[in-house]
Amino acid sequence: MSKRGAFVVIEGLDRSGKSTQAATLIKRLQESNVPSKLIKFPDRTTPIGKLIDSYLRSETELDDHAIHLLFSANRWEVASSIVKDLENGTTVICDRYAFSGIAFSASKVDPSSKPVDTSTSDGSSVAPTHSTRPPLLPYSWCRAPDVSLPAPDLTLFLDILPHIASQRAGYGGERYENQEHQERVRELFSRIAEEVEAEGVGRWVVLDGGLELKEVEEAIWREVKEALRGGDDGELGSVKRLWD
Ligand code: FDM
Ligand code: MG
Repeated sequence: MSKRGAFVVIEGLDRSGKSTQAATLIKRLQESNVPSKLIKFPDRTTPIGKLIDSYLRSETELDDHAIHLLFSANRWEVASSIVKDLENGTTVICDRYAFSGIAFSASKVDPSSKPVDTSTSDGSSVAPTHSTRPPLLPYSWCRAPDVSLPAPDLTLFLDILPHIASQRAGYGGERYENQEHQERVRELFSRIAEEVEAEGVGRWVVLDGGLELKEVEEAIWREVKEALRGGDDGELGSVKRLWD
């Protein structure tokens, strides 16, 4: 059997540079004659993806549970083709994956809910914010629909502070692109990173997305070359599943 391809996911907040870096990475892989393919979630081209697109543009309202399941279904639509590609020796670069699914949904709050506790030690109270309201969807519920999807060998998390991201071009056009929500998304990504490490679901590497493009590109390239070698034992082994 030929050596299988590596499954590399790029994650981060909106405007962290994921899509730019994914495009550069695929170009470099192809120049190095590594069979590779770029995919992205949400894939807005499928029938499910079109519903997601319309929701993100705020043209459609959907129940929060329903949209979460659609995002997951949008991954299940191509799960078997990802495994097939990897087994045929193609390296798959994936712009967002199940980790975005958990982080963006589990960070939602009901704006009309009662804040958790906004009283201060002197008895006065502060205005409730996104982070003082209880979550709308339980974390474990958000994680469940993606169980058994192919697990990445490497996840590159492009870390950026929400207020820096918000100054980048193109920010603010879609649902979720506001600083309060993104602060909470960033906290959830740290929780996910801990679980990925604890459960050995591939490697999770945090890269500083605030650096110059070229520096981020080089850091990504170093990590991907290592992943292609198969890590410490030089063996990628069979494709693992989230979260087992
Ligand atoms: N997003 C993305 C989710 O809420 N759940 C998911 O499962 C995925 C893959 O969709 F705000 C959110 C993240 C982002 C939005 O993503 C659209 P792009 O990368 O900007 O198209
Ligand atoms: Mg976006």
